[in-house]
Amino acid sequence: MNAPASETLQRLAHILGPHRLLTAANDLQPFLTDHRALYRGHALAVAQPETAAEVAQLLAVCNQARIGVVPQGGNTGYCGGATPDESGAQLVVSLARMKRIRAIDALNYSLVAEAGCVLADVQRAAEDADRYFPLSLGSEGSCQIGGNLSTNAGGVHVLRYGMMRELVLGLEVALPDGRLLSSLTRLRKDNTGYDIKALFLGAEGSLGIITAASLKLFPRIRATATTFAAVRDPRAAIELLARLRAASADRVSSFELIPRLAVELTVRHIQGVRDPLQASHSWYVLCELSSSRAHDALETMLSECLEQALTDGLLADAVLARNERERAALWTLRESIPEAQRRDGASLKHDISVPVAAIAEFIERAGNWVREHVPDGRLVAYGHAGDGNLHFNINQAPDADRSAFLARGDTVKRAIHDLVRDFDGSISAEHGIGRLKVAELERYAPAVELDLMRAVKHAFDPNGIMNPGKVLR
Ligand code: FAD
Ligand code: 2HG
Ligand code: ZN
Repeated sequence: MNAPASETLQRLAHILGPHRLLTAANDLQPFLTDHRALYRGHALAVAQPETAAEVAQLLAVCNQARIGVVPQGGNTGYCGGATPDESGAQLVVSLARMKRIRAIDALNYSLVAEAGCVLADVQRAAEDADRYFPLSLGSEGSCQIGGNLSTNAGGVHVLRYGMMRELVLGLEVALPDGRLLSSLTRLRKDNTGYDIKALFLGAEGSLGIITAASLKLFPRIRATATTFAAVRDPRAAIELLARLRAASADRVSSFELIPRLAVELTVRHIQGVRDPLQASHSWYVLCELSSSRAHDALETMLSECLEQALTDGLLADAVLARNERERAALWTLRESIPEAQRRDGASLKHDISVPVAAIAEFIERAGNWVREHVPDGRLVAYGHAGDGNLHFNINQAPDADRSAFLARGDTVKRAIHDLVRDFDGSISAEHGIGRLKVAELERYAPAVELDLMRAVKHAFDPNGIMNPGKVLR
């Protein structure tokens, strides 16, 4: 190690004490690979701060020494944003020790959580106060609020409550120059100039380190009605969604599209998952209505709407969850699709969005392209159809050669993303850019937007120490 690096380590250790700056190779290992194992990096050290002041001091030292800093939350991100590069010169800052819920204000429908709080713990804290925090993802048992904010996470309730960006009232952020931006406001209305906090939401650690957030809460959910329905096709699914929203006074909180192959993969690879319907069908939706009123007639609304849809030929069959156990089983099927896909072999993933009304046409056109050009792949296009967001994934066919299949990745990505552009869609609906999609952002973002992004980056982080190589080159 060169002299300046060892001197910097000493200064960092001085801030954290001897035990919260990890430098031994074995201790670093868990922090060096991303969840999907796309990247494997090295690091100078891993810092484990416990307070916002410590985070700010760490950044000040790194800024002076021009050390790249990689914030890491639950490390469940899909784009390699939390993984250091291969240089071994970057500092990983793990937020895992900052996991205090600082305050809950039930009357104000808000809480303040530190960045390292696990999402499921925040949901539980809200529930304990008779409130509801709606962000919900398959990774909620390990992803952290700071990661959710920094990726502007989506998940299965966006249709009703919006993405993470819409759930934030205020932020506390350590800036690269060592200052602390302390804006944990609980206000619903505040029009005092630029919305600075908005810039950190979805910035993937490229502008500063979020240390805490003031979050919106909602009335606790007391009634749900959940169906797993076989739809005629994706077009029928979107028609059903439109009807359900109107018929239920907009109480639809989830609307997930699931193809047959995803059901087969979960039944095959995930213990305890069963096909909820007798016969097999090409397309399904998992749809949930929810309400804070215990006796809202959600099931009646849902059944009436489903019956009419059956009569009109939009549906072939449907089952309603009769209790919490059956509801949980339906959700397990949905949430374990990524894991089932992983166990089945390699997959090419595309986290895309198009206008909700264009989903069916997109699946048709992109699906035809895949059938024609990827003979060794099988399409598993599923996800948050209610938000126009599809995980347009292609799995390696059972007898396909893994490396030959993966070698097609760039060609497939280009074709799918070009089509997304033709639909005025997005090449990253909810997973972010990280390291994985830097070139994609450059290719598809309008030039003016890229210029402004670079200007923002330079204004916040003139020395380029924050998560170098992520989001922007
Ligand atoms: P990390 O992976 O640790 O980091 C993500 C990015 O944020 C990195 O760039 C990192 O540097 C930065 N970062 C982390 N913490 C901070 C901080 N405090 N300050 C500044 N920057 C920070 N995502 C969805 O949107 N919707 C889904 O439905 C969904 N489902 C998933 C299901 C599974 C099974 C898995 C494994 C992942 C899923 N994800 C989903 C992706 C992932 O869980 C989310 O992106 C999540 O928000 C990442 O949180 P994290 O704490 O793991 O962040
Ligand atoms: C989901 O919705 C996640 O389950 C993961 O966003 C998507 O694995 C994927 O492609
Ligand atoms: Zn998703």
